[in-house]
Amino acid sequence: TVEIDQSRFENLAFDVHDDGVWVVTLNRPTKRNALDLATIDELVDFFATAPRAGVKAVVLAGSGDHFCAGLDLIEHHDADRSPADFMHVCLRWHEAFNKMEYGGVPVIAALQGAVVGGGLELASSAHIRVMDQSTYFGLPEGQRGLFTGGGATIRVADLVGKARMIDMMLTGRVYQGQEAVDLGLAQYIVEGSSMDKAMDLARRAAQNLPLTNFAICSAISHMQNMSSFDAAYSEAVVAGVVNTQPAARERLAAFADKTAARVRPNS
Ligand code: 1HE
Repeated sequence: TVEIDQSRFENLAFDVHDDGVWVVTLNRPTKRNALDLATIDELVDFFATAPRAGVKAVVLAGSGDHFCAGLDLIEHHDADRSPADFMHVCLRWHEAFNKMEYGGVPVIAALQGAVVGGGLELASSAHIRVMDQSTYFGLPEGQRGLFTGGGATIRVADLVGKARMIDMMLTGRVYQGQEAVDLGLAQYIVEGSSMDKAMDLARRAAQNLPLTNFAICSAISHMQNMSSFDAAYSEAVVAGVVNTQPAARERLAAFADKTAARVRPNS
């Protein structure tokens, strides 16, 4: 395993729990957690290392009233980037978000307030999204004279469908409340704090075997990119490794001797 040297980070704050759950907080509340290049670099750094550092689950949060305002528009404006410069910025975003989605460590986003533009691209790279009553989703790029560059054409289209994504970008349509859950933008909406719910979910996920979570939080995404034929083959190979792991034997024995919990309907 490798160590995560927390002193390297300025824009992310960490709260590490004994059960291997890491709360990772975007920490630029005065900028509504807008994603400047330094923050993206820190996300790459953290998510590249987390799978080998014994991190069992991540709760990704934003400090202040808003989860994330997307691309740092002021930095972008001041930098006056060339097309090639901005292409490389976007490639760096993809590196960060792909490491999240494909890294094999469950990432649960605890959302509040604005989850917009690149903020929605970031949230859509998490495996589970929890919203509270203040949370809202939008893709304001269209109104800003911009286009998405952090994977929305892939992940947001995947969550809500192409037609809804195009409407969001053309008209600035915002989704919030139960409707956002019904469309698939989040899996949970809570009355109270999205952080509390996200922590519950992360703690629950952290009890699974790490190799099982690796398969859930990496293989499923990879398989979506394959033909059904190759995905079925890959599923068999992954199941061959995961379902015969020595650590699973204990859990199977507990089922066999009837000490393991049974699956029951919600009460
Ligand atoms: C920012 C940013 C930002 C706020 N970049 N600085 N994203 C957007 O188009 C969203 C732009 N932001 C907003 O619509 C609003 O700021 C919020 C709804 C997120 C929050 O509203 P509010 O009233 O709480 O804050 P505010 O007064 O608008 O902003 C407070 C400060 O945060 C202010 O800085 P200050 O130094 O004047 O105090 C803002 O400038 C700053 N701030 N949002 C930089 N985004 C890879 S391509 C991805 C494409 C995109 O993501 S496009 C961006 C879409």
